[in-house]
Amino acid sequence: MGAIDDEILRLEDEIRNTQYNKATQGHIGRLRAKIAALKLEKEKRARGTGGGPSGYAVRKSGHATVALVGYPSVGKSTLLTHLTGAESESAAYEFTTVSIIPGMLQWKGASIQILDMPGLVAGASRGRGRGREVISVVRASDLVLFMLDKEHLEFRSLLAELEGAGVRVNQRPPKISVTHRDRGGLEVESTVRLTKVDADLVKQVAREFGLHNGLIIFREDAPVDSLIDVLAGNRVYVPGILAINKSDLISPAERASILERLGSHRPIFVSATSDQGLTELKDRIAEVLAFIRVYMKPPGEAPDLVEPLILRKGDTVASLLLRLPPETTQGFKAAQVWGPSARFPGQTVGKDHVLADRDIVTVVIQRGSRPER
Ligand SMILES: Nc1nc2c(ncn2[C@@H]2O[C@H](COP(=O)(O)OP(=O)(O)OP(=O)(O)O)[C@@H](O)[C@H]2O)c(=O)[nH]1
Ligand SMILES: [Mg+2]
Repeated sequence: MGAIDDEILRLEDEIRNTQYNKATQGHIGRLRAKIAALKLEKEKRARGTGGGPSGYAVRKSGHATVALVGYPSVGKSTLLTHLTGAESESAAYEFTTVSIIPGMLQWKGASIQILDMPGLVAGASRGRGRGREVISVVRASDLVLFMLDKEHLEFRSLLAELEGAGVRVNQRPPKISVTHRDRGGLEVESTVRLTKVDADLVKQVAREFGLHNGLIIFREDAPVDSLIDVLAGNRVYVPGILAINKSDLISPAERASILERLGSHRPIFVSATSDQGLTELKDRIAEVLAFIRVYMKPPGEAPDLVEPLILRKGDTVASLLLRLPPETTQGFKAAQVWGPSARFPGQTVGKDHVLADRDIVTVVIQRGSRPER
Protein backbone atom coordinates (compact mmCIF):
# COMPACT_ATOMS: atom_id res chain seq x y z
CA MET A 1 0.00 0.00 0.00
CA GLY A 2 1.22 3.43 -0.87
CA ALA A 3 1.25 6.67 1.06
CA ILE A 4 -2.10 7.67 -0.42
CA ASP A 5 -3.76 4.49 0.83
CA ASP A 6 -2.34 5.08 4.30
CA GLU A 7 -3.67 8.61 4.32
CA ILE A 8 -7.12 7.42 3.15
CA LEU A 9 -7.24 4.82 5.91
CA ARG A 10 -6.16 7.41 8.47
CA LEU A 11 -8.91 9.81 7.37
CA GLU A 12 -11.50 7.02 7.38
CA ASP A 13 -10.44 6.18 10.93
CA GLU A 14 -10.78 9.79 11.95
CA ILE A 15 -14.33 9.90 10.56
CA ARG A 16 -15.23 6.73 12.43
CA ASN A 17 -13.89 8.22 15.65
CA THR A 18 -15.67 11.53 15.31
CA GLN A 19 -19.17 11.76 16.64
CA TYR A 20 -21.47 13.19 14.00
CA ASN A 21 -23.40 16.26 15.06
CA LYS A 22 -24.13 19.81 14.04
CA ALA A 23 -20.75 20.99 15.33
CA THR A 24 -18.69 18.33 13.58
CA GLN A 25 -20.59 17.90 10.32
CA GLY A 26 -18.47 20.49 8.55
CA HIS A 27 -15.28 18.84 9.68
CA ILE A 28 -16.53 15.42 8.59
CA GLY A 29 -17.58 16.85 5.25
CA ARG A 30 -14.06 18.16 4.71
CA LEU A 31 -12.57 14.79 5.65
CA ARG A 32 -14.86 13.07 3.13
CA ALA A 33 -13.81 15.56 0.48
CA LYS A 34 -10.14 14.87 1.27
CA ILE A 35 -10.72 11.13 0.88
CA ALA A 36 -12.54 11.58 -2.43
CA ALA A 37 -9.80 13.89 -3.75
CA LEU A 38 -7.11 11.39 -2.70
CA LYS A 39 -8.92 8.52 -4.41
CA LEU A 40 -9.12 10.61 -7.56
CA GLU A 41 -5.41 11.33 -7.36
CA LYS A 42 -4.68 7.64 -6.86
CA GLU A 43 -6.69 6.68 -9.94
CA LYS A 44 -4.96 9.34 -11.97
CA ARG A 45 -1.54 8.02 -10.99
CA ALA A 46 -2.52 4.41 -11.67
CA ARG A 47 -3.68 5.37 -15.15
CA GLY A 48 -0.51 7.36 -15.77
CA THR A 49 1.79 4.43 -15.02
CA GLY A 50 -0.41 1.92 -16.78
CA GLY A 51 -0.59 0.02 -13.51
CA GLY A 52 -4.26 0.73 -12.97
CA PRO A 53 -7.23 -1.51 -13.45
CA SER A 54 -6.56 -3.61 -16.51
CA GLY A 55 -10.22 -3.03 -17.36
CA TYR A 56 -11.80 -6.21 -18.56
CA ALA A 57 -12.10 -5.71 -22.27
CA VAL A 58 -15.59 -7.07 -22.71
CA ARG A 59 -16.91 -6.04 -26.06
CA LYS A 60 -20.33 -4.50 -25.62
CA SER A 61 -22.91 -5.83 -28.01
CA GLY A 62 -26.67 -5.92 -28.36
CA HIS A 63 -28.97 -3.02 -27.55
CA ALA A 64 -27.93 -2.72 -23.92
CA THR A 65 -25.59 -4.35 -21.43
CA VAL A 66 -26.56 -5.71 -18.01
CA ALA A 67 -23.96 -6.56 -15.34
CA LEU A 68 -24.75 -9.37 -12.88
CA VAL A 69 -23.44 -8.50 -9.44
CA GLY A 70 -23.65 -10.56 -6.27
CA TYR A 71 -21.78 -12.46 -3.60
CA PRO A 72 -20.17 -15.79 -4.52
CA SER A 73 -22.45 -18.80 -5.06
CA VAL A 74 -25.80 -16.99 -5.12
CA GLY A 75 -26.46 -18.41 -8.61
CA LYS A 76 -25.32 -15.75 -11.07
CA SER A 77 -23.87 -18.21 -13.58
CA THR A 78 -26.89 -20.48 -13.33
CA LEU A 79 -29.11 -17.51 -14.12
CA LEU A 80 -26.97 -16.48 -17.09
CA THR A 81 -27.27 -19.96 -18.54
CA HIS A 82 -31.03 -20.07 -18.03
CA LEU A 83 -31.61 -16.59 -19.45
CA THR A 84 -29.28 -16.75 -22.42
CA GLY A 85 -28.16 -20.31 -23.03
CA ALA A 86 -24.55 -19.19 -22.65
CA GLU A 87 -22.37 -21.70 -20.87
CA SER A 88 -20.94 -20.33 -17.67
CA GLU A 89 -19.73 -22.91 -15.24
CA SER A 90 -21.76 -23.14 -12.06
CA ALA A 91 -20.80 -25.13 -9.01
CA ALA A 92 -21.56 -25.55 -5.35
CA TYR A 93 -18.36 -23.83 -4.26
CA GLU A 94 -17.44 -20.14 -4.20
CA PHE A 95 -15.50 -18.26 -6.87
CA THR A 96 -16.43 -20.65 -9.66
CA THR A 97 -16.50 -17.80 -12.11
CA VAL A 98 -13.16 -16.01 -12.39
CA SER A 99 -13.59 -14.03 -15.59
CA ILE A 100 -16.43 -12.20 -17.25
CA ILE A 101 -18.74 -14.33 -19.35
CA PRO A 102 -21.19 -12.72 -21.76
CA GLY A 103 -24.52 -14.10 -22.89
CA MET A 104 -27.27 -12.64 -25.07
CA LEU A 105 -30.89 -12.49 -23.98
CA GLN A 106 -33.51 -11.96 -26.68
CA TRP A 107 -36.62 -10.38 -25.20
CA LYS A 108 -39.48 -8.58 -26.91
CA GLY A 109 -37.43 -7.79 -29.99
CA ALA A 110 -34.39 -6.47 -28.11
CA SER A 111 -30.99 -8.12 -27.71
CA ILE A 112 -29.75 -7.66 -24.17
CA GLN A 113 -26.18 -8.56 -23.35
CA ILE A 114 -25.82 -10.06 -19.89
CA LEU A 115 -22.41 -10.26 -18.26
CA ASP A 116 -21.83 -12.93 -15.66
CA MET A 117 -19.12 -11.90 -13.26
CA PRO A 118 -17.02 -13.22 -10.44
CA GLY A 119 -18.66 -12.94 -7.03
CA LEU A 120 -18.11 -9.63 -5.28
CA VAL A 121 -16.63 -9.64 -1.81
CA ALA A 122 -16.15 -7.00 0.85
CA GLY A 123 -13.27 -4.70 -0.03
CA ALA A 124 -13.84 -5.08 -3.76
CA SER A 125 -13.63 -1.35 -4.37
CA ARG A 126 -10.17 -1.37 -2.84
CA GLY A 127 -9.12 -4.13 -5.18
CA ARG A 128 -9.96 -7.28 -3.22
CA GLY A 129 -10.86 -10.37 -5.22
CA ARG A 130 -11.82 -9.49 -8.74
CA GLY A 131 -13.42 -6.32 -7.44
CA ARG A 132 -11.68 -3.85 -9.71
CA GLU A 133 -12.58 -5.67 -12.90
CA VAL A 134 -16.14 -6.20 -11.78
CA ILE A 135 -16.48 -2.52 -10.97
CA SER A 136 -14.98 -1.37 -14.25
CA VAL A 137 -17.55 -3.50 -16.09
CA VAL A 138 -20.36 -2.13 -13.93
CA ARG A 139 -19.28 1.41 -14.79
CA ALA A 140 -19.73 0.67 -18.49
CA SER A 141 -23.09 -1.13 -18.12
CA ASP A 142 -26.59 0.17 -18.72
CA LEU A 143 -28.10 -1.71 -15.79
CA VAL A 144 -26.88 -3.64 -12.75
CA LEU A 145 -28.74 -6.80 -11.87
CA PHE A 146 -28.00 -7.50 -8.22
CA MET A 147 -28.46 -11.03 -6.99
CA LEU A 148 -28.86 -12.20 -3.40
CA ASP A 149 -30.01 -15.45 -1.84
CA LYS A 150 -31.31 -16.14 1.65
CA GLU A 151 -27.81 -16.86 2.93
CA HIS A 152 -26.50 -13.56 1.58
CA LEU A 153 -28.92 -10.73 2.23
CA GLU A 154 -26.45 -7.90 2.85
CA PHE A 155 -27.64 -5.62 0.08
CA ARG A 156 -26.33 -2.46 1.79
CA SER A 157 -22.74 -3.71 1.77
CA LEU A 158 -23.02 -4.78 -1.86
CA LEU A 159 -24.16 -1.27 -2.75
CA ALA A 160 -21.45 0.22 -0.57
CA GLU A 161 -18.77 -1.58 -2.56
CA LEU A 162 -20.02 0.07 -5.74
CA GLU A 163 -20.52 3.41 -4.01
CA GLY A 164 -16.90 3.36 -2.87
CA ALA A 165 -15.87 3.09 -6.51
CA GLY A 166 -17.98 6.04 -7.64
CA VAL A 167 -20.98 4.06 -8.90
CA ARG A 168 -24.36 5.54 -7.95
CA VAL A 169 -27.24 3.10 -8.22
CA ASN A 170 -30.80 4.34 -8.79
CA GLN A 171 -29.79 7.92 -8.10
CA ARG A 172 -29.87 10.90 -10.37
CA PRO A 173 -26.97 13.34 -10.69
CA PRO A 174 -27.14 16.14 -8.09
CA LYS A 175 -28.49 19.48 -9.22
CA ILE A 176 -25.29 21.34 -8.55
CA SER A 177 -23.32 23.09 -11.26
CA VAL A 178 -19.69 24.09 -11.10
CA THR A 179 -18.13 26.66 -13.40
CA HIS A 180 -14.37 27.18 -13.39
CA ARG A 181 -13.00 30.70 -13.71
CA ASP A 182 -9.54 32.19 -14.02
CA ARG A 183 -9.76 34.54 -11.07
CA GLY A 184 -12.11 36.15 -8.58
CA GLY A 185 -12.17 33.45 -5.92
CA LEU A 186 -15.08 31.17 -5.16
CA GLU A 187 -18.73 32.17 -5.28
CA VAL A 188 -21.60 30.07 -3.99
CA GLU A 189 -25.19 30.61 -5.06
CA SER A 190 -28.36 28.66 -4.47
CA THR A 191 -31.90 28.71 -5.77
CA VAL A 192 -33.21 27.02 -2.60
CA ARG A 193 -32.44 27.39 1.10
CA LEU A 194 -29.45 25.20 2.00
CA THR A 195 -29.78 23.33 5.29
CA LYS A 196 -27.04 20.72 4.92
CA VAL A 197 -24.08 22.85 3.89
CA ASP A 198 -23.08 26.48 4.18
CA ALA A 199 -21.02 28.62 1.80
CA ASP A 200 -17.88 28.19 3.91
CA LEU A 201 -18.00 24.42 3.81
CA VAL A 202 -18.74 24.44 0.08
CA LYS A 203 -15.66 26.59 -0.55
CA GLN A 204 -13.43 24.44 1.64
CA VAL A 205 -14.57 21.28 -0.11
CA ALA A 206 -14.03 22.90 -3.52
CA ARG A 207 -10.45 23.78 -2.54
CA GLU A 208 -9.77 20.14 -1.64
CA PHE A 209 -10.40 19.45 -5.31
CA GLY A 210 -8.08 22.23 -6.42
CA LEU A 211 -10.89 24.60 -7.33
CA HIS A 212 -9.97 28.10 -6.17
CA ASN A 213 -11.85 30.30 -8.65
CA GLY A 214 -15.34 29.61 -9.87
CA LEU A 215 -19.07 29.65 -9.39
CA ILE A 216 -20.96 26.85 -7.64
CA ILE A 217 -24.75 26.85 -7.90
CA PHE A 218 -26.98 24.59 -5.80
CA ARG A 219 -30.39 23.96 -7.37
CA GLU A 220 -31.47 21.64 -4.56
CA ASP A 221 -30.82 21.32 -0.84
CA ALA A 222 -28.02 18.80 -1.39
CA PRO A 223 -25.70 17.30 1.23
CA VAL A 224 -21.93 17.67 1.09
CA ASP A 225 -21.56 14.19 -0.45
CA SER A 226 -23.45 15.35 -3.54
CA LEU A 227 -21.08 18.27 -3.93
CA ILE A 228 -18.14 15.88 -3.61
CA ASP A 229 -19.66 13.70 -6.34
CA VAL A 230 -19.98 16.66 -8.68
CA LEU A 231 -16.46 17.92 -7.98
CA ALA A 232 -14.92 14.46 -8.36
CA GLY A 233 -16.64 14.27 -11.73
CA ASN A 234 -16.03 10.57 -12.39
CA ARG A 235 -19.26 9.24 -10.94
CA VAL A 236 -21.54 7.05 -13.02
CA TYR A 237 -25.28 6.82 -12.48
CA VAL A 238 -26.78 3.44 -13.33
CA PRO A 239 -30.15 1.88 -12.67
CA GLY A 240 -30.27 -1.32 -10.62
CA ILE A 241 -32.66 -4.24 -10.13
CA LEU A 242 -32.62 -6.63 -7.19
CA ALA A 243 -33.28 -10.36 -7.65
CA ILE A 244 -33.47 -12.83 -4.77
CA ASN A 245 -32.46 -16.23 -6.10
CA LYS A 246 -33.10 -19.79 -4.92
CA SER A 247 -36.67 -18.91 -4.08
CA ASP A 248 -37.39 -22.66 -4.24
CA LEU A 249 -35.58 -22.82 -0.88
CA ILE A 250 -37.41 -19.86 0.65
CA SER A 251 -40.43 -20.52 2.88
CA PRO A 252 -43.36 -18.10 2.92
CA ALA A 253 -42.28 -16.88 6.35
CA GLU A 254 -38.74 -16.25 5.17
CA ARG A 255 -40.09 -14.47 2.14
CA ALA A 256 -42.12 -12.15 4.34
CA SER A 257 -39.11 -11.28 6.46
CA ILE A 258 -36.96 -10.66 3.37
CA LEU A 259 -39.66 -8.33 2.08
CA GLU A 260 -39.73 -6.52 5.37
CA ARG A 261 -36.02 -5.95 5.13
CA LEU A 262 -35.60 -5.24 1.42
CA GLY A 263 -39.10 -4.44 0.20
CA SER A 264 -38.24 -0.84 -0.67
CA HIS A 265 -35.91 -2.15 -3.39
CA ARG A 266 -38.79 -4.00 -5.07
CA PRO A 267 -36.98 -7.38 -5.12
CA ILE A 268 -38.01 -10.04 -7.62
CA PHE A 269 -37.96 -13.59 -6.30
CA VAL A 270 -36.52 -16.00 -8.84
CA SER A 271 -35.22 -19.52 -9.03
CA ALA A 272 -32.59 -19.82 -11.70
CA THR A 273 -32.65 -23.62 -11.62
CA SER A 274 -36.41 -23.94 -12.00
CA ASP A 275 -37.01 -20.82 -14.16
CA GLN A 276 -39.43 -19.42 -11.56
CA GLY A 277 -39.88 -15.66 -11.80
CA LEU A 278 -37.70 -15.33 -14.88
CA THR A 279 -40.46 -13.82 -17.03
CA GLU A 280 -41.09 -11.15 -14.43
CA LEU A 281 -37.35 -10.52 -14.23
CA LYS A 282 -36.95 -10.18 -18.00
CA ASP A 283 -39.93 -7.83 -18.12
CA ARG A 284 -38.45 -5.66 -15.40
CA ILE A 285 -35.08 -5.55 -17.18
CA ALA A 286 -36.77 -4.46 -20.42
CA GLU A 287 -38.89 -1.90 -18.54
CA VAL A 288 -35.88 -0.28 -16.89
CA LEU A 289 -33.85 -0.29 -20.09
CA ALA A 290 -36.82 1.44 -21.73
CA PHE A 291 -36.42 0.29 -25.31
CA ILE A 292 -38.25 2.09 -28.09
CA ARG A 293 -38.91 0.94 -31.66
CA VAL A 294 -38.24 3.23 -34.56
CA TYR A 295 -39.25 2.32 -38.13
CA MET A 296 -37.25 3.57 -41.10
CA LYS A 297 -38.94 4.96 -44.19
CA PRO A 298 -36.75 5.44 -47.27
CA PRO A 299 -37.57 8.77 -49.02
CA GLY A 300 -40.68 8.39 -51.16
CA GLU A 301 -41.24 4.76 -50.17
CA ALA A 302 -43.39 2.95 -47.65
CA PRO A 303 -41.93 2.48 -44.16
CA ASP A 304 -40.43 -0.86 -43.14
CA LEU A 305 -42.85 -1.82 -40.38
CA VAL A 306 -41.43 -5.32 -39.98
CA GLU A 307 -37.97 -4.69 -38.57
CA PRO A 308 -37.75 -1.72 -36.25
CA LEU A 309 -34.49 -0.29 -35.01
CA ILE A 310 -34.25 -0.69 -31.27
CA LEU A 311 -33.22 2.46 -29.40
CA ARG A 312 -33.69 3.63 -25.83
CA LYS A 313 -35.95 6.24 -24.31
CA GLY A 314 -34.26 9.62 -24.56
CA ASP A 315 -32.33 8.66 -27.70
CA THR A 316 -32.19 11.31 -30.40
CA VAL A 317 -31.94 11.36 -34.18
CA ALA A 318 -28.16 11.54 -33.63
CA SER A 319 -28.22 8.18 -31.79
CA LEU A 320 -30.30 6.74 -34.62
CA LEU A 321 -27.78 7.90 -37.23
CA LEU A 322 -25.00 6.06 -35.39
CA ARG A 323 -26.88 2.83 -35.89
CA LEU A 324 -27.36 3.19 -39.66
CA PRO A 325 -24.75 2.27 -42.29
CA PRO A 326 -22.49 5.34 -42.70
CA GLU A 327 -23.09 5.55 -46.45
CA THR A 328 -26.82 6.14 -45.80
CA THR A 329 -26.24 9.01 -43.39
CA GLN A 330 -23.38 10.86 -45.08
CA GLY A 331 -24.46 14.38 -45.98
CA PHE A 332 -27.25 14.32 -43.38
CA LYS A 333 -29.50 17.32 -43.81
CA ALA A 334 -32.50 16.63 -41.62
CA ALA A 335 -34.88 13.91 -40.55
CA GLN A 336 -38.61 13.69 -41.10
CA VAL A 337 -40.71 12.14 -38.38
CA TRP A 338 -44.18 10.64 -38.31
CA GLY A 339 -45.53 9.30 -35.05
CA PRO A 340 -45.68 10.10 -31.33
CA SER A 341 -42.67 12.42 -31.18
CA ALA A 342 -43.73 14.51 -34.19
CA ARG A 343 -45.80 17.65 -33.67
CA PHE A 344 -47.42 16.93 -37.06
CA PRO A 345 -46.93 14.08 -39.55
CA GLY A 346 -43.73 14.47 -41.51
CA GLN A 347 -42.24 17.14 -39.24
CA THR A 348 -38.69 18.08 -40.21
CA VAL A 349 -36.30 17.80 -37.26
CA GLY A 350 -32.57 18.00 -36.54
CA LYS A 351 -30.12 15.70 -34.78
CA ASP A 352 -31.19 16.81 -31.29
CA HIS A 353 -34.78 15.67 -31.73
CA VAL A 354 -35.77 13.09 -29.11
CA LEU A 355 -37.49 10.09 -30.64
CA ALA A 356 -40.36 8.07 -29.20
CA ASP A 357 -41.60 4.49 -29.40
CA ARG A 358 -43.18 3.69 -32.80
CA ASP A 359 -41.84 6.76 -34.60
CA ILE A 360 -41.34 6.48 -38.35
CA VAL A 361 -38.24 8.29 -39.61
CA THR A 362 -36.86 9.32 -42.99
CA VAL A 363 -33.27 10.49 -43.22
CA VAL A 364 -32.96 13.38 -45.65
CA ILE A 365 -29.50 13.85 -47.09
CA GLN A 366 -28.02 16.70 -49.12
CA ARG A 367 -28.64 16.31 -52.80
CA GLY A 368 -25.61 14.86 -54.51
CA SER A 369 -24.28 13.13 -51.40
CA ARG A 370 -26.03 9.83 -52.03
CA PRO A 371 -23.40 7.51 -53.46
CA GLU A 372 -23.76 6.40 -57.09
CA ARG A 373 -24.97 2.87 -57.40
N1 LIG B 1 -31.83 -24.57 -5.03
C1 LIG B 1 -31.30 -23.74 -5.92
N2 LIG B 1 -29.98 -23.79 -6.18
C2 LIG B 1 -29.47 -22.93 -7.09
C3 LIG B 1 -30.29 -21.99 -7.78
N3 LIG B 1 -29.51 -21.30 -8.61
C4 LIG B 1 -28.25 -21.75 -8.45
N4 LIG B 1 -28.22 -22.76 -7.53
C5 LIG B 1 -27.02 -23.52 -7.09
O1 LIG B 1 -26.13 -22.65 -6.38
C6 LIG B 1 -24.78 -23.06 -6.61
C7 LIG B 1 -23.95 -21.85 -7.09
O2 LIG B 1 -24.42 -21.48 -8.37
P1 LIG B 1 -23.53 -20.61 -9.37
O3 LIG B 1 -24.40 -20.30 -10.54
O4 LIG B 1 -22.22 -21.26 -9.62
O5 LIG B 1 -23.30 -19.30 -8.48
P2 LIG B 1 -22.44 -18.01 -8.83
O6 LIG B 1 -23.15 -16.86 -8.22
O7 LIG B 1 -22.18 -17.94 -10.29
O8 LIG B 1 -21.09 -18.29 -8.01
P3 LIG B 1 -19.59 -17.70 -8.26
O9 LIG B 1 -19.27 -17.80 -9.70
O10 LIG B 1 -18.75 -18.57 -7.40
O11 LIG B 1 -19.62 -16.29 -7.77
C8 LIG B 1 -24.83 -24.19 -7.62
O12 LIG B 1 -24.73 -25.40 -6.93
C9 LIG B 1 -26.21 -24.03 -8.26
O13 LIG B 1 -26.73 -25.24 -8.76
C10 LIG B 1 -31.70 -21.99 -7.49
O14 LIG B 1 -32.49 -21.23 -8.04
N5 LIG B 1 -32.13 -22.87 -6.55
MG1 LIG C 1 -20.43 -17.89 -11.29
